[in-house]
Amino acid sequence: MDIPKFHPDSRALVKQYLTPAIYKQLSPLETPSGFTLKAAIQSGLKNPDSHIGIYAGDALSYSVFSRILDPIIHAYHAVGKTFEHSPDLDQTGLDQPSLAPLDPGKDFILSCRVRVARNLSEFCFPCHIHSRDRARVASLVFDAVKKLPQELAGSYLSFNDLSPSQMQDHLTRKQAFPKGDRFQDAAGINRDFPDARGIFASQDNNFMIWVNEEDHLRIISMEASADLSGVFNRLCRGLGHLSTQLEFAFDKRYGFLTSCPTNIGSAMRAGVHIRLRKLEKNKGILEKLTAQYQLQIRGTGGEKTSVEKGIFDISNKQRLGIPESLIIQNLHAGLAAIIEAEKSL
Ligand code: CIR
Repeated sequence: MDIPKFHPDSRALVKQYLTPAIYKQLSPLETPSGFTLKAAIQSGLKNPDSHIGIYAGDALSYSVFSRILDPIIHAYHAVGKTFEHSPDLDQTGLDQPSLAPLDPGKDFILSCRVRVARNLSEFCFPCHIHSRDRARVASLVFDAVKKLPQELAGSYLSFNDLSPSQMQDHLTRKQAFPKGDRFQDAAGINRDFPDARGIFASQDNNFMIWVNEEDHLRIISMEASADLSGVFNRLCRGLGHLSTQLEFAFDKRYGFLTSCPTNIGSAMRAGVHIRLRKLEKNKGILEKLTAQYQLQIRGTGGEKTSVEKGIFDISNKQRLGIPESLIIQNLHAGLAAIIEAEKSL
């Protein structure tokens, strides 16, 4: 039984850890919903530049295929062999009043955004979901958002209701999300797009839920300010309400279960868009600080985009085995140090 051939240049974690012995053991297996190793690694096989190269098709993929997923999780999340995840989210958010203002002069931080990924425990994940269940997910979210409190209340836009030109218009105004990238495409996540996809947005657009993108739900709190704790606390309030309506896939070891194993644990990315004109020319200092505070630099267009006009997207790298409030506090401390460095140059 030969391991499928990854591209010779591929440095994907799945290629590094999929030994002949693990392949032999896992290739005949399937989860009760019928998800296989072959399906899980399609993205890595088809994309030689994958960093990870594997997706989970359902919650049980994490146990059935643990012999390949665990080493990848250890390597990516830098956790020991006996990791676990205890979330500390509740409706109040950070229990201290708030974090010190990061950028009172409004000189650097353009916006803050905190998102979590969630999947409904009852259904397969997007790369393996049946179209009927995808529609069911959308309908459950549609019902749940009707019960949000006034502060978060808003409207649900189903992409099914948009003509191609309306969809394009919404994409331009960032009121819709596009079809996933080629990594998601190879995994099967884009099937039937834009069917059963949609976005819930609060009236002020500060609280949103993307439905049936890479995960069933991407719950997002954001605003054009430097108020990181305010943004996080709003996310906690929204999530608290949604958790009373929806049952999320969760495991004591892996935390919240997501399509991509890089997102498990808190499944949270908290970040800012920040203008750093001086550090842009002194990237070594910026990289040292981001490494010290376990932060990640991305382009402002998201995953695998480049930095433009000195505006960086800086967010947490750690997601697994760290409580959510600590992620926010570490990000806050890292940003304070980065702003100090920028000022001193
Ligand atoms: C890869 O293997 O490079 C892609 N599947 C992306 C991995 C990063 N995870 C993500 O965007 N959720």
